[in-house]
Amino acid sequence: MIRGSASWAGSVRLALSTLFALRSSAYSAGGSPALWCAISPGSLRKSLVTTVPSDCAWAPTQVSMSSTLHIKSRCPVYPGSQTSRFPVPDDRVKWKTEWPEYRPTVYTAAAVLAQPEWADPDVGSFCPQFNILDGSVERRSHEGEYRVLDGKPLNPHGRTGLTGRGLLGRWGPNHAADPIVTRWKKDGGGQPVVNPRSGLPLLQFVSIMRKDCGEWAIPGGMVDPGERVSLTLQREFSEEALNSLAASPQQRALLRQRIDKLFSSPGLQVYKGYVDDPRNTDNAWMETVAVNFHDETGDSVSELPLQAGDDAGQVTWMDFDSTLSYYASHSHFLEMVAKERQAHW
Ligand code: RP5
Repeated sequence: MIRGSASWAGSVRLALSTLFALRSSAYSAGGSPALWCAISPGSLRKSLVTTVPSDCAWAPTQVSMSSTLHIKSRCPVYPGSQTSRFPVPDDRVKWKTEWPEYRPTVYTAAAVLAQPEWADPDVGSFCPQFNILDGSVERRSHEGEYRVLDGKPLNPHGRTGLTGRGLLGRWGPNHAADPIVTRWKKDGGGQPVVNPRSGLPLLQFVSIMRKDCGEWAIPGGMVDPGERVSLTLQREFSEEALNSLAASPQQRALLRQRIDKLFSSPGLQVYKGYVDDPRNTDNAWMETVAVNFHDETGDSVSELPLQAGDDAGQVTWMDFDSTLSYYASHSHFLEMVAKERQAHW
């Protein structure tokens, strides 16, 4: 899972919210198992979801706005370290706001500086080609062209209080993919469970607990150089939720047969763009493509033997729950799935 883009080439439908987000417009090293920057879901939701003006007739009532302020990207202590970020108040996040007193902390994790194959060298010792496909490394952003200042790319969502790459391997965008595998929740008699308040059915998704921070998350991961996003989605799901890396060749072939069907079904792309990830810095940030694969009848994915693997400590079918705090922007992706599938949120 820890590995940085390529284009999504699977069979896919775009959620309306994704279309709107597009219109408006890593690799990483692991950290210590302390809780990173847990932020209340309420505050995150407020920041990520904005009401759409009424002239967008085809858009849902609430969508992700790619220009919204990042929150987790400004968490006071950088993940997996004792490094404090320079505090950035909301009104100083945008680069266009002049702030001569801004003195961001300089930090790149030792594991990144050691230059594993998934990490770039330091700027100055190589010549990255930003905003283009640089050899096999995707340095284009899903959000359009980003600025480069003194040879370093600038975070398109503004200041984070920290320069360098932190735990992220790539200067600029670090591309990931998030497979959101869902089914309807059923009661003991096999009937769909409906939320009494909203009257809407409840969805469940395959969720992992991340080993690095202990937060529940979608089993996403980095897109390998040259890799198609469709393959990343399937690979990450297999490694983290089915522990395919530890399976024997025979078991792996069996798992493959079973998930091939799921991942060859048309996925619903619910998000593409910047992720409000606590590892983000002024010069390196996470982006993702989040795709929903849904088991409508409950007899395909639901049968899969879940087993945590790679960077996942636990794996389970988890109810969609807007009161829980999920990793990075994952709560927002789940909300988009719930809206598209008319499920309770
Ligand atoms: C998040 O980090 C993405 O949404 C994705 O789930 C994850 C990828 O990073 P690793 O899990 O590989 O560390 O920003």
